[in-house]
Amino acid sequence: MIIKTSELETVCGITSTLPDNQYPEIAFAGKSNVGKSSLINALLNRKNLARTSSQPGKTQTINFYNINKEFYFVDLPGYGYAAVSQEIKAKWGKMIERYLKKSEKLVMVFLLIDIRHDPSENDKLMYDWILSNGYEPVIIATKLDKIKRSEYDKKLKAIRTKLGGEAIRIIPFSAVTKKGRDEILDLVESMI
Ligand SMILES: Nc1nc2c(ncn2[C@@H]2O[C@H](COP(=O)(O)OP(=O)(O)OP(=O)(O)O)[C@@H](O)[C@H]2O)c(=O)[nH]1
Ligand SMILES: [Mg+2]
Repeated sequence: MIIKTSELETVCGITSTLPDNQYPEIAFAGKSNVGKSSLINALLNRKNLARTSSQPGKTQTINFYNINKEFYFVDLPGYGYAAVSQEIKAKWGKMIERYLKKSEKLVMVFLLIDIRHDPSENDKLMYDWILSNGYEPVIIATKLDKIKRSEYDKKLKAIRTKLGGEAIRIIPFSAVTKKGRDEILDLVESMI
């Protein structure tokens, strides 16, 4: 796939109305700091279109990136960010859930999991939400450059075991080396 244009088109906060988009949407969900915004930048070959930060909780809105005037990437707020109140966490959760339920153009949800860590209870919950809303979750195992080659299989197995199944599709990815980028873009292309 050739990325010709990419721009941030809509930003939705807790009280915003979701946009009534005309093109298919591909969403990225995952824990805060897992690398959602970095992945979007890597896919688009942009350094800082989606803002990233080493501080968790950078993306606090649902951001819609218009790509090639053909489809959208949707950057969801990260969950599990410890430094916000329960009340705000609950509101973000509701916002994400509302989006998954209500969007008419959503065709696919990628769930990002840091390859170094076993999936959390929240990851499992997110996985089940994606499934129960009728989407086939595809896992992107991020920060692949941070582990040794010899650890890959063990880490991927741990993700499968926790989320419940051998059949789960997992794409290992690194925003540093760009490994996995083509596989993700091919899958996106097949979905839009
Ligand atoms: N080494 C390495 N670092 C990464 C990778 N992806 C992301 N990071 C780093 O991880 C941190 C968090 O990345 P973000 O892309 O901002 O994460 P996010 O999931 O968008 O975080 P929130 O917006 O807080 O939900 C940043 O310091 C990134 O540079 C990767 O593949 N490899
Ligand atoms: Mg982010």
